[in-house]
Amino acid sequence: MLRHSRIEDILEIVIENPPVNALGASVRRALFDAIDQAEKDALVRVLLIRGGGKLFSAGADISEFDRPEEEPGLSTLVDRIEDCAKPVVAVLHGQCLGGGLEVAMGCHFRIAASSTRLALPEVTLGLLPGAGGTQRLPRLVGAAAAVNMIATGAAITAQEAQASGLIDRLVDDAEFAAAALDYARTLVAPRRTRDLPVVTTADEVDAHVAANARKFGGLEAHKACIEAVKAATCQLFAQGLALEKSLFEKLVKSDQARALQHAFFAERRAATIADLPRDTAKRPIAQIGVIGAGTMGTGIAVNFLLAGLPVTLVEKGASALQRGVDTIARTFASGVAKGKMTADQEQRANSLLAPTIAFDDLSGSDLIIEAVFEDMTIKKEIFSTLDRIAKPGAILASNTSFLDINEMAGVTKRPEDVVGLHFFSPANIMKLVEVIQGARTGQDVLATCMGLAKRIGKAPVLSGVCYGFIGNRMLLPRLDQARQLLLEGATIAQIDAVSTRLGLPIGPLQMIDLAGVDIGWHRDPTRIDNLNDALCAKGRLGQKSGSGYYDYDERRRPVSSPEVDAIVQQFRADAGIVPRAISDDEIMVRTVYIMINEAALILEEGIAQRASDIDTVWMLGFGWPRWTGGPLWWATQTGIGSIIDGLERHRDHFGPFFAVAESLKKGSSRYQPFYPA
Ligand code: 3H9
Repeated sequence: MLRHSRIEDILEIVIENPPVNALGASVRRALFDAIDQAEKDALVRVLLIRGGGKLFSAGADISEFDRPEEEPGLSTLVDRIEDCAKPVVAVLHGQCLGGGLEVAMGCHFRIAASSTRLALPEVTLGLLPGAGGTQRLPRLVGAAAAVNMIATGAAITAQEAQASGLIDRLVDDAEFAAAALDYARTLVAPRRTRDLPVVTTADEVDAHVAANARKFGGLEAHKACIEAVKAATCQLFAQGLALEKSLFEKLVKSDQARALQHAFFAERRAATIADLPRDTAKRPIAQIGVIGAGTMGTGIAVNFLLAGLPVTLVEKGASALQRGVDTIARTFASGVAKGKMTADQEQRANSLLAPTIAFDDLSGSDLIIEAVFEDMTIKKEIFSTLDRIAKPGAILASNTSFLDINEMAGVTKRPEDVVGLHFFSPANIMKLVEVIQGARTGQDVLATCMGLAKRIGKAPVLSGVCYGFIGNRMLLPRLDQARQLLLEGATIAQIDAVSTRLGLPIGPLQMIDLAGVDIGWHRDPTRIDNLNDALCAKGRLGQKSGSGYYDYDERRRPVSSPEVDAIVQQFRADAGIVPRAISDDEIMVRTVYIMINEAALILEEGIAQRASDIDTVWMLGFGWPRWTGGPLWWATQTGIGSIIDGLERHRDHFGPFFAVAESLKKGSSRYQPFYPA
């Protein structure tokens, strides 16, 4: 847990709790005892606290929050460090997060390696810093800067930390341990953060929050963070600490915090494959091939180029290829303009791109991803070409959103090399990648793809083969029901509002507009089989054409459309539908509960490994609100019994083959299949 060594009269205490030096109960006890002993030890004059491995500390052990805190609590430990009669120096490198930063602020001095990143990300877990962070940070950097860090959870660089007064010294990465010793030699007496004054007033904090309202979210934790920082401006340190403690205790038991912590672990669990041995060898990936220079292909290529991997980009014709190259260059240029990358990085990323119209140029690629039109005939042609030209051992991937990977693998003599890599649009921004396991996909291919996805900053989730995989399969009944509800009498705004009230960024009809009303359209404006056809016939293809189920203003805000109302009324009349008043409750069942049923089927069929993977797909791929933990966490909290009741009540709308999933029905109506209490 801890490693100690004494150099002259300086005691260095190193936290050794891999992988992230979380400050669990045994680490806290050991640190507490180490301070006690060092204080008594006449040979020790100064103490250094440092993290072993690649970081200082990721903070409190999040997995302990669902149990009563064991003594010494983190707050007690930080107070003990600050009380120490001898100077204590925090020596920071890598990441210094949450409770880790609170420990550092309890130390009397802070020195950091120049690549260190510091943050108080508790708010992202539905909490506030509960070990004095809300009271000490305002004393070091001022309350306005403190509220910025605490209520957004955003990280700052070591340079920013030094400029703000959070750290005292900044040193080169290579020298930080030696520099810390030199620094320690100069220190004489403790300097306690709690004794510093807070110069900002509560009114100034309020003004800052009001002026930056868009940065701060509206969850319970955001409000508590702001309240606690304000207390630091007008209350004594001990009073502020007491308020922080009571707010933390309330938050830690809240539904939002439990859901957000579930989301944290769900994302990380999703990146692992249950029955894959940890030591499964990965294939070396040094060269990427991407087929198709459209929206998806270019977005996919950008990810690899940014990660420093060369990409061969293939298109059929020179002009389409050039459009793709331009799109990629524009993406990087906009990254530079927004300060997200440097001109050097832009130049390097562009130089790693090799555009070509010659398929054979893919022969050197270790991973080839096709991102062409969703047409099985074309995809099969591509896979049989790849089978001929790709080098032995190359991974052959499809970015299909719906189609059968096994059928594509079937045209090759190497089905074990074939896998799905389903990126979400815009592919350079969305974190989610569904890794689709075909019937014969090799284990090493899966291991490689999961690892590679993480390498390019994505969150991979494994899915089996079915129409739409995890995410889109759940989306289809939702969209279908939304259109039905509209025909039966609900309004567009009413249907979408049920989802946005739940916290989803957009409702199902806005989602159709975003994806394109013309997906799957036969392109014959005289043939009107459904509402989408009627909209497409009027040129309402979705956001891209400026109108779909909604009109869109110059800032892409949806506005209701009299033209669509007329189309819907005409459609109802033609189909002999007499519109009726539809309750929000019915919309909820038919557009949200129906997804829960589909998810249960996905689990029963073994398409998803675990319920939390489904939550991850919807949180990262479709904007499901993290503070409700994903659809299945939310369903479990809502009560599976009421989900079943709702589905049974409206079952007539779900078609002749509808059945409530067996796994939902199992046991009593209170049965909670996803997350047993
Ligand atoms: C806090 O400090 C509260 C206090 O204010 C008050 C208390 C009273 N605890 O992310 P990775 C696990 S709240 C337990 O894949 P990376 C993680 O689950 C805390 N476990 O690595 C994973 O496990 P596994 C505020 C943790 O290199 C493994 O470590 N701090 C914790 O991509 C590797 O994680 C935060 O919110 C933890 N604190 O990223 C920071 N952190 O291998 C949360 C990680 O079994 N952590 N694990 O799947 C992070 O942001 C990232 O983990 C970090 C490393 C950037 C550190």
